[in-house]
Amino acid sequence: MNQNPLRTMGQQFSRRSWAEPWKIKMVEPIHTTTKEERERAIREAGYNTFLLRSEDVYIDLLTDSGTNAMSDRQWAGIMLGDEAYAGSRNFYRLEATMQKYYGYRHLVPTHQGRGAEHLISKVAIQPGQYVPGNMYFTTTRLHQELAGGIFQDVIIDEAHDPGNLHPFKGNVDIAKLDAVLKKAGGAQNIAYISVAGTVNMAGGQPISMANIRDVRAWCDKHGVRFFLDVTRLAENAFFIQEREQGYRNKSIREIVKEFCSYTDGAWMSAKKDALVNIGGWLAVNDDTLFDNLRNLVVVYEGLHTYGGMAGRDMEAVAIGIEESMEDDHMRARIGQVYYLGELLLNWNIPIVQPIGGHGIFLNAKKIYEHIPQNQFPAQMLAAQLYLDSGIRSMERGIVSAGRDPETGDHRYPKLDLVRLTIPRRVYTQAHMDVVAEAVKYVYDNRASTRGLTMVYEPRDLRFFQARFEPVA
Ligand code: PLI
Repeated sequence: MNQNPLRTMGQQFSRRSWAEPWKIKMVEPIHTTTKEERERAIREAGYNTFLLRSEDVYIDLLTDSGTNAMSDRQWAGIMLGDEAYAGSRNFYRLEATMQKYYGYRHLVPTHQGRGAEHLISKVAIQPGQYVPGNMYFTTTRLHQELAGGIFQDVIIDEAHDPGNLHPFKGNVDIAKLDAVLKKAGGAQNIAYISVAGTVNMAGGQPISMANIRDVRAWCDKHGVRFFLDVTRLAENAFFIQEREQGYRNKSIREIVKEFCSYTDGAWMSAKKDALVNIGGWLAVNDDTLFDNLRNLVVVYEGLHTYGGMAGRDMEAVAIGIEESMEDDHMRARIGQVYYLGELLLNWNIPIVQPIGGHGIFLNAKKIYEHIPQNQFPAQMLAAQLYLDSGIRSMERGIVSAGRDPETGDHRYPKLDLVRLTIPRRVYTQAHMDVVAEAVKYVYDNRASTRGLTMVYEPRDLRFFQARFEPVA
């Protein structure tokens, strides 16, 4: 049996049964497909789950981004959309909600997270400056690089080890920050510190409050700005509540507000925590920075009071932020992720531990030990899961990591994973049982599975559109 001490933390769920704090008012039919249909579909998709048609998918765990079920309050809010070009009432509501829950002074709306990443990177990075971050996220790093920044990973080593049970694998290693400062030859050559909570590519792993305070102190000492990706910060707050001394009796709301108070600004893809299908924003405290961002948002996104969102979208985001901060919502949300993870751990299937916030990450490198990393084991594992049962997952390994801009070689990440991402309020426990059994089947039949070759490779964010064929 697994000896993970953090698994016992999940037992606040298993001692007595818990249930979701909602009931279902509307349903969307989903369909199963035949094995022959799936074989054709995945071949036509070039063994890339991003290229499947959603109609050919049974249970869609590609992402938790924009795939959430909105509440009746959010749908009612949609009807309150003020679709004025300028000064929509929904913008002011969103601004007030962001200020209340995240605590920043100025709001810049964007169409989604990467719109915000684009603006902050363009405004706050000078070509040649370093941008330290706690592991990379695909779009975040790309925008930093497109702005001329040099990304530097400063996450603790434990984050790169899928079996390491550190409770806060998203933490920044301060010694690595010191090393970047030295390499940069001074703080003037560091654009800002870019931290995300939770850390998506590490398996949805959280950062501790103690660590964020340490990073703030480091930034104050050296005069470096500090920006935060709050896309899944409410989930990060759940782990702080669960694991960090002094926070057991604090609410998700209080923890999020304190966390943000140590940073100078933030961006959010509202498509995750905030329980909507589209939307995003950027928020900062500094007046001059805000002015620069407001100048740029009208060029790339839309007027500074809508930034690419419809009025109704902004209303739904505002309500979604409020709902995301409810403790019982978050307990059920992460409780469902724990439920799936526990099933797999009980069968000794290798997953990233501790179980993270938004999904279960299968350790493809371990499962397909016989497939070399340059034959894309995680890409093949995702394809096999689809072939078995129509479950769609996502590669988060060598394909996602892309190529090193200097050498042109593949980046070879230590983590080669398949992400089973759980949309919020969408699937039931029975769906999770079906998923677990499919993973077990594919795992039990791992020995006969071969790798893939890449036959088409896009230049940027190649994982979205790359195509593969099984090796001969
Ligand atoms: O997909 P966007 O453009 O709304 O947001 C980009 C983005 C920024 N930060 C983080 C931590 C993300 O996870 C993120 C998007 N994530 C996706 C699409 C995902 O499937 O995880």
